[in-house]
Amino acid sequence: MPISRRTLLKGCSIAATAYGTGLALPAARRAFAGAPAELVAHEGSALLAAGRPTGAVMTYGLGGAGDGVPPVLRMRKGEEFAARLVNRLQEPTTVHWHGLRIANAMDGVPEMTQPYVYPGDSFDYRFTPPDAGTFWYHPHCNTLTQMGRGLTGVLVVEDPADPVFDAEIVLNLRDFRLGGDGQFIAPFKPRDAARSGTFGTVRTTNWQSEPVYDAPAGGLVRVRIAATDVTRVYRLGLEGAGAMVIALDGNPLAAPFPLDLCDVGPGQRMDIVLRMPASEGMVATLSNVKGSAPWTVARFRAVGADKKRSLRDVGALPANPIPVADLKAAEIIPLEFTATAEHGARESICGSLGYTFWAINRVAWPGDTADGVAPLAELKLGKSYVFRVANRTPHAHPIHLHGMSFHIVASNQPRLLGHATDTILLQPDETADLALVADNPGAWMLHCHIIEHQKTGMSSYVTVT
Ligand SMILES: [Cu+2]
Repeated sequence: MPISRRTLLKGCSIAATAYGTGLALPAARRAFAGAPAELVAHEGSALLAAGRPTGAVMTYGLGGAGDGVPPVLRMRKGEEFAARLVNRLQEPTTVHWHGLRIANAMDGVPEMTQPYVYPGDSFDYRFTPPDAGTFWYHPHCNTLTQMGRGLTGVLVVEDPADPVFDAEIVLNLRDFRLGGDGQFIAPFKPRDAARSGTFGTVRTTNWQSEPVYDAPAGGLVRVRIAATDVTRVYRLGLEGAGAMVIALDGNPLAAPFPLDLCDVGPGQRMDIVLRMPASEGMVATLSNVKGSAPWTVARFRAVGADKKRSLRDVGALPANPIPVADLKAAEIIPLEFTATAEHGARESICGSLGYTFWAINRVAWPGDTADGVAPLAELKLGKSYVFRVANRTPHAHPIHLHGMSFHIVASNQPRLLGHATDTILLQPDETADLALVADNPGAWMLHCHIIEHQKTGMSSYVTVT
């Protein structure tokens, strides 16, 4: 499928006009479990590739074991959520709640915000998510192995004011690096880590190959997509149905636009509303078209009588209360992302890949903790800042900030501006301005979410006091 740059820009880089004025439907009220969840990190086996089960898979179980894809954790905006991480792995771990603007002590970065959770130990997380949307959770320790083996789960923050759709489907997109025998192989190749990252060999959606989901014919379906892979940038397109993008990285778009080959990098999310085909049995196909040959991510099969819904009924979701920076008063902080020839990898409890290929402002992160490294910036609580990020490499980098969301307010390349996010997929040679209010005290990591890049230098932190 030939894709012109023009086609790409039409869908994802420039917002189209708004559609409709919102669904005239009652607000969602789902039953909600108030009891603290017990999130058990453990090893098991799972059927990931055709043939035989893969051993040494890592996953989370709720309450007990469970060897499948980590559960979708549902919580509610403005309501306290509590979970006890129980570590039944053979190594230390933690949980980071990607995209949630919560207290620093709950952020899950070992040594920086909390102690390591050693095998057999547990840690209680308790926080109140301020924003509704699609987020995700994963460890922040020995991440290439722990995430690579399965520890990436989707997190949904509901808002009682969310419109109700005819169905909701969550897609957790990721690869596994398996050999021909279905077992894990080396998680990376140094040569690839110094480039765009090492890709998996088995592509999955919710740990399945090309799953098919049933949804009401002619209905509107909210599909929450999370790219939780350690390396892959997806470019998503849909055949057989129309769809609107309603949120990016958890945050609603003021003006939803038609899905048309949108890039979603590691750590990023995209919420779409698709209008199912009208006739029972008809199928819409979501594909990844990045790379040489398109492949199927998921299929949606129409069931039942035609609900006769229209994408024109899809309006903007309620906005999240992200503070808006005062650009006139904002201090500009330059952040340069570069390749480096320095070799100073340091051993750490959370594992080292043994190489240093990348740097931020010419400093390479030495290990998993901030030991001996000065923060990139010391921000004053309540002040506005613009991070002027510059990608001086020929590779895309999904740059993620913990604890605070930012608005992308300028770029030297065509892209959607003005929306809030926690992760920007910084393109080769791109310079962009990320505006934020430093409203959350603590030490917050800022790193590339291609995990090999993160773990070979492209990682650092800022402080807010
Ligand atoms: Cu990177």
